Amino acid sequence: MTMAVLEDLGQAVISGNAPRAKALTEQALAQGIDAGEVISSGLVPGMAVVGDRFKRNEYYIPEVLLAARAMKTSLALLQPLLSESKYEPVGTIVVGTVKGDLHDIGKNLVAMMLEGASFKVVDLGVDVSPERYVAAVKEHNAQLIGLSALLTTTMVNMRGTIAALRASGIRDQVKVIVGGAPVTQRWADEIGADGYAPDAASGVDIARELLGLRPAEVAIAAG
Ligand code: B1M
Repeated sequence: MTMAVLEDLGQAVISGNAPRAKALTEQALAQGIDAGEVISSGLVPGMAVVGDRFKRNEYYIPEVLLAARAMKTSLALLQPLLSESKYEPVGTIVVGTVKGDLHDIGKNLVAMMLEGASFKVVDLGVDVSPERYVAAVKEHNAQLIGLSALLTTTMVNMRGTIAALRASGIRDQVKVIVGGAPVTQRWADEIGADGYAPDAASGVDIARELLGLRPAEVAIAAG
């Protein structure tokens, strides 16, 4: 019964029905389903179907935009639950989608989860130039930087961003985490990033690891 509402939510994303996605998200939360579960078992599988149909030319940009809107409507309801944190920040991370890339759903999810795990998140949005990342790291004195890319044509800008950090003399002060559908551990190694995360939850684990924090502390509930 619990899963039925999440399956319906996935369908609402697939059909790009934002009002239905909103209603089903409210319903799932009312049934006591955890916000993370709503994302991983409802929204993400739905968006995976959309991506697959897009690849096979069964869906075009308008359908994908509607699906993205439905997913964002649901995420807006889940955000306060994921970002709730009663702790002092464990560290500051600057996040953004790299230059030339406008995909922000995955990056937003990573940002929400990091906030929920007590990080101060400075979100620069999409299409972020290497210079803007560098400026933000300096301004906020960040220990971490998170780069997201969804296109094979833009992931190269991760390399450019790391080069810009190096050129401005702050590469050693900041750990770089990369992620996004086309990004792999191998790519992360090749461009000299410090960490790679295949999904938002492991993004939090890597961020903590790079700051020398124990993973177990993530699980401590606010009290
Ligand atoms: Co685009 N698009 N898109 N698109 N789009 C992809 C990425 C694509 C794989 C679709 C396909 O062909 N199957 C394809 C890329 C092909 C390639 O590069 N090899 C593609 C294309 C081609 C394009 C355009 C070029 C299409 C065109 O115009 N002809 C265009 C490019 C625009 C641009 O950026 N300059 C374009 C546009 C769009 C929309 C605007 C319509 C829309 C984006 C809306 C938005 O984001 N506001 C869109 C969407 C929605 C998609 C798909 C269908 C879904 C992406 C998504 O939101 N997934 C996508 C297909 C796919 O990925 N299978 C596709 C859900 C999200 C939760 O997952 O973003 O992977 P994801 O994030 C995950 C992990 O990757 C990871 O954690 C997240 C949560 O677990 N992660 C990180 C992400 N960032 C991380 C950072 C981290 C750590 C983990 O640390 C910092």
